[in-house]
Amino acid sequence: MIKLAVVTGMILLVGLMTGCGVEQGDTKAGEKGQVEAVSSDKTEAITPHKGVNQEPVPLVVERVGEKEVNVEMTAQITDIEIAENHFYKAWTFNGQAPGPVVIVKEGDLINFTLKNTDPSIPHSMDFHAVHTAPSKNFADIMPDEQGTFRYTASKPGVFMYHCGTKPVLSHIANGMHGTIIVKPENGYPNDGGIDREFVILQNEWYKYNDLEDFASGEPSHVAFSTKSLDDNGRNTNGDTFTLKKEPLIANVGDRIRMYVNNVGPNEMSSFHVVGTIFDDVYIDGNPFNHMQGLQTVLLPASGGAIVEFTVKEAGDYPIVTHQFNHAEKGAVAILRVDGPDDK
Ligand SMILES: [Cu+2]
Repeated sequence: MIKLAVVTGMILLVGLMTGCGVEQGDTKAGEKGQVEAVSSDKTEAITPHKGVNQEPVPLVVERVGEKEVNVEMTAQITDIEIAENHFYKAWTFNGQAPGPVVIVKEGDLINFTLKNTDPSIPHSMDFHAVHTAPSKNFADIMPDEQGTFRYTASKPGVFMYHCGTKPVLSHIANGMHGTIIVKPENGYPNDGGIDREFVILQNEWYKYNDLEDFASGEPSHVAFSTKSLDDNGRNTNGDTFTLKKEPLIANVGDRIRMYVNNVGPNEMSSFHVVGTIFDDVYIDGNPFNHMQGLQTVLLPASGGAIVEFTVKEAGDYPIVTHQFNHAEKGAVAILRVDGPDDK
């Protein structure tokens, strides 16, 4: 059975690389809410993904010791609305793209289990937050199997995670990316003064499952999403509209911290919040990398940061990448600040 899965996976991988397949994966909602093909000039979804739209599975993070945590994630195929009425049959972690944010503490031993419920191809997990041999601990998990890996999160920060299965670009660009935050053992310098925290992720979308377009094309959409830092917050997908229609909310006088991460796969982000200055910035989220008074933070593909600032007047503050070709393609969110202006 395992051998069969391996062989099937390899055949399908070859298929992916050569662009074979029979189903459209880049779709729009029809009049009756059904999903139908948009056009015929885009690379097609692979056959085994036809009709597959798996319900999101919750992330599992369970602390089992003072310095040990179990993390369980699921590789799955789930439709993501990347622009209004424009659905993408994404390859995902836990049915979200980007995937849910994982939070651990500096020094934690992570017992990481990946369940692969994709019916057809292998997936894997590459955490940027650890030192380990990729060939050993970022190994492929075959369809309908699971594997457990162990490594220590020895550096604090805001790190990208992504699927590392070949072709890596296809797995990331199809949606298998996200953020792991490793909280510093002794916290951040301003922990006591923060009123609100948000996660903001940037990612790109391209023609559906088209490795050539991933490699040589321009993104069709550039998206922002927010992720919950606890069990009660919002988890939005990387899309062009949700954080405009339903802004992030704060009050006048709030000291705000944003954990930001550009999960790419290809483009840089010039992260900027219109109408404010980042008082304190920690590049890649490491307290050692402290900078002050920045207007824009450059995030390379995979790069992260923590930005902190105070909102002094009521109103709407656009969150953008200052590469405005990408803002035009969707990468704008709104921070709505309520309350009197006199604080
Ligand atoms: Cu994958």
